Amino acid sequence: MAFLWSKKKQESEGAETVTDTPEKPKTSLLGKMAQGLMRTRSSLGQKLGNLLAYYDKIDDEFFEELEAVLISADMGVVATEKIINTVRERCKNEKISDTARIHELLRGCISDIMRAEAPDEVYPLLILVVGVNGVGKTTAIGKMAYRYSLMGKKVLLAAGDTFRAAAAEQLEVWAERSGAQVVRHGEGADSAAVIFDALSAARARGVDVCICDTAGRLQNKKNLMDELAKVGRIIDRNWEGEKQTYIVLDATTGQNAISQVKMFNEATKLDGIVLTKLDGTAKGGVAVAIKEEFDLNVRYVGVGEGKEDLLVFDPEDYSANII
Ligand SMILES: Nc1nc2c(ncn2[C@@H]2O[C@H](COP(=O)(O)OP(=O)(O)OP(=O)(O)O)[C@@H](O)[C@H]2O)c(=O)[nH]1
Ligand SMILES: [Mg+2]
Repeated sequence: MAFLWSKKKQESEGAETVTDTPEKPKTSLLGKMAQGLMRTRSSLGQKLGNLLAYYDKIDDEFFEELEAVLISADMGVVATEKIINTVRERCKNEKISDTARIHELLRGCISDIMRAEAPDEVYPLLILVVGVNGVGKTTAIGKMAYRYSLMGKKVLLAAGDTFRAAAAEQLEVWAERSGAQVVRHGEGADSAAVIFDALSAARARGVDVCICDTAGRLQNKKNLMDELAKVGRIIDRNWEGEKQTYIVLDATTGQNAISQVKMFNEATKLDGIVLTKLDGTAKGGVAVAIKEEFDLNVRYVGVGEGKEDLLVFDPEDYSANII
């Protein structure tokens, strides 16, 4: 029910008019996270529920079934093995033999895997946002801009996606919505040149946070990676402040998110993940696999299309909602 409500809310937000002054978010973060992850819970939670309805006692067969359930939730073989081993060990040491405590044990393991020190944000801060097309990069940038504006930061957006016709316009709408400035060139311009100009503008105007959009698709993968490498070189040479590169992953893609991380990791050093569309997916467990395989933390989760639908990642909320 909460999921349906959250869908309705997004539809009405989609039709909102652009405002200059950001207002305070109204819904509690935990509430939004719960709404967003509701589908995730019903999928993994349902399978787990079925399993627990069948097994009262924890034994080898139960662990085999549990392993299959976790893998089917995109958690990956390595993370699943780690979770199973930890739960097995705790059951042995604490003499837990009935399945009633499995939820609590699993949540503990998942939070432990996903826990990360929140990075100390130093300003001026540059955030480079990468990811394949359609995952929600521009939307995430808009939401981050709104969040930083609410914190009283001066934000500038760089329209580095010069490939797609409407990309810069979309970013401009988000800039207006969040009270941010924008640097753009015409369509087909050199992405690295836009970023170069944005960095100069950010320095000259005393901007606190400069967020750079990038193309999700070019003629081919090599062009995309070459362009990203070039943008990376421009930033390295022209930005002395703090820099973070976030990959945006669409939670509905499941396992494919892993190959995306691999691909972008080769072109640029990734510092974190924005996991989007958790409001509309039965997946999201792939973040556990990625954390385990690449030691890459989720920084934000996207739970809708509105400017307030970005949450700072919380491992306890995440694990409590995923199971
Ligand atoms: N439900 C939901 N939709 C989202 C979320 N984030 C983005 N979207 C939608 O996903 C679609 C694609 O988002 P964009 O931000 O344009 O994606 P992009 O990665 O910038 O795409 P390209 O510029 O084409 O590479 C849009 O319709 C967004 O409104 C989210 O967290 N939840
Ligand atoms: Mg975009």
